[in-house]
Amino acid sequence: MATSETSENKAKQTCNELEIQEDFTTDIHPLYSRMSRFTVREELRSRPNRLAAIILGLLNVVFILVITGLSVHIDRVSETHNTLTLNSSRISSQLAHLQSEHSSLTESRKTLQNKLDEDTKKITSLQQNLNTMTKLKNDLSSQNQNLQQEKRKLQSQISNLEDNCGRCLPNWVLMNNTCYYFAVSDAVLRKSWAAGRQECKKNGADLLVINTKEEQEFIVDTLKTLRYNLRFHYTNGFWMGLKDDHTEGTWKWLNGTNMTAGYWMPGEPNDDNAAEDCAAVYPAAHPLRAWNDAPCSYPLKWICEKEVDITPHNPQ
Ligand code: MAN
Ligand code: CA
Repeated sequence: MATSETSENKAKQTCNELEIQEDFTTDIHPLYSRMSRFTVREELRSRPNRLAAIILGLLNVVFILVITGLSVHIDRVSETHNTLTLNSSRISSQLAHLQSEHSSLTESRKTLQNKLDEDTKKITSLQQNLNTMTKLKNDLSSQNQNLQQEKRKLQSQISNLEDNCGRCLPNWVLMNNTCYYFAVSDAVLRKSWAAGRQECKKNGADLLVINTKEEQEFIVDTLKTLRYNLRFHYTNGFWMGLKDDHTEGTWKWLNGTNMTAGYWMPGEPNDDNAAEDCAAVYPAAHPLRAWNDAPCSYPLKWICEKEVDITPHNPQ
């Protein structure tokens, strides 16, 4: 207790000393004296505050710097953003334009494709028509050739008939001052070689004797022209004045001459059954392969020939 009283007294003493010191100042000016007291007290208390103020100030500066930096960065980003927005809008505009062009081109492509398809169809159709026409043309050309050939033969026939007028018997054909008779009519029955020869002789003629290749062609062509163009059968033959009845294999004409050029069919004469001694001519496809030997007794048609009459024949 005594100790605490002592400490208290010491404190009071210190305080009193301070107050005494203050009292010295009171002699100068009371206001000043109070201010000094305040300042002393503030100085004693503001050291940590100053530090804080400095830190705050520094922080403030840093803050301002950061803000300034951010502001600059934001400006730049904003500028970039604006540029990008502008570019984006340009690109969008270009994209829209390109899309429009693309759809326009797609439409054009469709139209062209349709046109191409149509044209291809037309070309195919025209090609088919062309093929048909070409075939038709070839057929017509072939027919024309046949008709021309027919016409030449008919003209030859007409010429023969005209020239024949009064020079050969009716229904006889004139060729190189020789009159020929072809027993093609259905009304005329087939006869043996000898009977056929008799029919010729009745008209002052004899069976056909072929002297030249041209005469052979004329005979076969005339047979065909007279519509006697039949497929080969031995019965479709016409007796000629040619036989090998004296010596087998030696063919002689009625005028006694030996046959030199023969116009036999392939495989003929074959003297079938060793019984074929008379020769007949057929309306064969090949005029120079048109003869066959057959039995003289077989009934066939025949062909007569005789020189042109010196005096014209005038039928009444
Ligand atoms: C067949 C062939 C001919 C022959 C006749 C008649 O057509 O053998 O060679 O002339 O028959 O017999
Ligand atoms: Ca024969």
